[in-house]
Amino acid sequence: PKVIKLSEYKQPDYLVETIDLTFHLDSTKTLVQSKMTVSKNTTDAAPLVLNGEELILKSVKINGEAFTDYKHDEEVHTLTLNRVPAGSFTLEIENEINPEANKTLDGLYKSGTIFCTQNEPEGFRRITFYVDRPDNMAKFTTKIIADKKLYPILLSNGNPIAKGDLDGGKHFVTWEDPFKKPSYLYALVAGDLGFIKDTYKTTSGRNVALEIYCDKGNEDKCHHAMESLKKSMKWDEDRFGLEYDLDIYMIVAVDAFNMGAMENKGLNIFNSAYVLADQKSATDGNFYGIESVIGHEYFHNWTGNRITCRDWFQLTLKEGLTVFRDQEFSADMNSRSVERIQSVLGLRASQFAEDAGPTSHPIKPATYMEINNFYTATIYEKGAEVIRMIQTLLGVDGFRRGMDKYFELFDGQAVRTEDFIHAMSVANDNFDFTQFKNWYGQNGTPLLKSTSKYDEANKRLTLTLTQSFPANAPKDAKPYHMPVRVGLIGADGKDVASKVLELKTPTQDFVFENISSKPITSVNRDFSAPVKLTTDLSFDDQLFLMAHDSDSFNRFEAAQVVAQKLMLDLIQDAHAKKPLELNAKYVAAFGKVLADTTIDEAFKALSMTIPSEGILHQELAEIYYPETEAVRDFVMKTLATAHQDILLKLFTSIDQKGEYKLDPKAMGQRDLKIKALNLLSMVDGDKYKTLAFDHFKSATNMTDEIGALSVLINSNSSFKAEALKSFYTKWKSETLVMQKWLSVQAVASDDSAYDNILALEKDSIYDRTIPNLVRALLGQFAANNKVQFNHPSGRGYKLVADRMLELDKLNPQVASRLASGFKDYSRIPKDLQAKMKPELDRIIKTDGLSKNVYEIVSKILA
Ligand code: DPP
Ligand code: ZN
Repeated sequence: PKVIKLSEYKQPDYLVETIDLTFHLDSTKTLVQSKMTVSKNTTDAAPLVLNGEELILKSVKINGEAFTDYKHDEEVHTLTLNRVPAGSFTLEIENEINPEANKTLDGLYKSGTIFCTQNEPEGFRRITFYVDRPDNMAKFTTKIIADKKLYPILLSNGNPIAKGDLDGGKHFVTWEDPFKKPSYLYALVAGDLGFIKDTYKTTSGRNVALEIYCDKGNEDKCHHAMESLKKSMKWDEDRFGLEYDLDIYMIVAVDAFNMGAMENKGLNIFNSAYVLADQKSATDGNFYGIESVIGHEYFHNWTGNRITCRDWFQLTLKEGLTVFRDQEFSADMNSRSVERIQSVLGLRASQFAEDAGPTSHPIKPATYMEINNFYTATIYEKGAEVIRMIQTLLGVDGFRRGMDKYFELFDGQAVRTEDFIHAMSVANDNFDFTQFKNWYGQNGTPLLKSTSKYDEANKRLTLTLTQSFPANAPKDAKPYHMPVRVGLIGADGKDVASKVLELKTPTQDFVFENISSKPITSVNRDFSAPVKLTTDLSFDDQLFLMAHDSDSFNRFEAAQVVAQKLMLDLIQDAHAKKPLELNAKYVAAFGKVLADTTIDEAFKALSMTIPSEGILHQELAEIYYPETEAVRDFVMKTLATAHQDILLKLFTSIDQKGEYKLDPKAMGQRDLKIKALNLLSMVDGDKYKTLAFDHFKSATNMTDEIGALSVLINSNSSFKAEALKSFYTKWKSETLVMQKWLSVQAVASDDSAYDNILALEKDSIYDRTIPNLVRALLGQFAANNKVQFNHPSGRGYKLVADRMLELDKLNPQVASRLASGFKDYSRIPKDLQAKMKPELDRIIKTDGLSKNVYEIVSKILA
């Protein structure tokens, strides 16, 4: 497959100014009529090349006359029109598509009985022939014609301007979007949908109609999404002065969706997992995620839609910025410190792993084969960290001035990351971002080392920061400009200094004067730079930070650093078949956190986090899967056994009998109970497993219900089978709940997982054309069931390779994501490599393989 390069970017030869679309909707034979005004955008003699995939071409007209001087190349997906008129002209095209047969879930397709679309990044070319790239921005109108009984609701972008009945039981609605937009933001929905409606009054006094659509019967599960939408609208006005710009904002929930959600102008289409929720069927994590994704897509209206990307290499321009915005929104709506800790845990689990592996790439990649492979943790989450660093360097007010300048300079345009940086700079006395831009073009997680020297005589502390690059960074990598937030803490636990340092050179000394006694250093507070930090702090210093740091992130982090170091040593012990022993000081410090009455439940629950297997694997030159799992189990069991009284007290003292609440306090309490229960279930004997089963049976909300079920599975309790069965009987008609049920079984690390997956695939609730179900079962197995995926027999590899190849024929985007588990290839023991390699070879040699899968697997094998 062809490699696309940023360095070869060229403006489009032709631009579309307006496009009027008419759809004659039909499940298998939809007729699409498009009428465009097109004009030339180059002085070169160039033909008009349109993108088009899986389209049946019916007719072409230019300026009203039949036009035949074209070539339709179905291999390379283009329609080339030769000798088109020199000036502006109208181009009319008719083509036919088959939405029901479209299982790629890209372009126009059917989710159940609903017609819907997904056009980012390159789906529109599956609807009609077009200059399908984001720097081609046009005004769209859409007339939808469909059977009135089957499809009473017909939606597209913008405002409805006409509707009426037609012969043969049909009707139509015409939509007009007054804003120019790229085709990836185009959307169409038709169906017999349920809905809820509300209104929002903007600060300037305009009324906006808010509508959320779903399958009939699910209306009552849309209220949290609606509240989240109103909060998002208010927050963007308050924090960034940004108001919504159309009279109507619609969200549609569908079950068959490749991504989480899509920010189509005025008509968001969402994976139903990010809309539907109620107390009984959704967890606190689901509620939190819905608020954040509703926010994310809403915030795209300005950062993404009003100002879009010039080309797909700029994806982080809209995604990094919008993730940063949704993280800030979540922080303001919930607990800022909990939000920050969770974001960083997520970044480390997925982005750090990606950035150290075969598909490592900078937030602004220079090349790609398949752009769908670049909707990654790096573009999104590391991209958001880079934006956060800009805010840390400029301050919150300076960042806001930069945002205002960005909209002043670029509203209505398709731009580059450099343009964003330019706006930030000119709004802040030409702040020099020259070196900062290295964050955009270099891959690999930077390493940061901190050491300090205290000069007693001169009351002076010198902090030395040294940055370096990981092994897979570019050979000519240049130092980063990184903001490092630092605190110095006195013996009484109080800060004696606190500052943001700007590290620019490989190594730099920072001097603090008038420090009366030797302080403990707290470096990279709030995770101010996305780096891997090592320090000269002793074990006791870390325990001190655990107890005293005023920065909640570093207070949390200290416990992680200590646990990680101990566990990595234990993994080597386990590999050498030595007996395992857990450091007593750590066991005692963990108990202190459990007993601490000054910290809230949410923070305490987070502090009980034991580094995950995935996090530990990142630090191993050769990955020992069973040993890592055994050590993690051993640590949890040791901590739980030592502290069972206090854990039980934590569990029983939180009374949840009252009214169900969704505030941070109540959510923190539920999380703490489940974390305590999970640890307790590791203790020998049946006492706590019975407690977990009781918690499961008496649950009145999904957080407790699935939380307890997961505990029963992880501890391989004798109640497991009964609990799984009763859960299934109760919930089998709700696909979102069944996805949770599949996931908890897919990650079960005992040997039965494999046979269980084969059986679950045959269950009537499973459907491989629905990405959520595939991800819940096979995706979870490949990515998060490290021990069973990497089973010595190689059967885990074979199963996932088989499914990847089967799915690749239906939906290449879903297939390529299943490859994640194979990314450890270069670091697994030789005997496992010998099992994995033939599977990777088999995949790459398959005829007709998608470029999605080819790109990922070829990088793994490289
Ligand atoms: N642009 C979408 C989002 O990030 C992904 N398709 O919200
Ligand atoms: Zn986004």
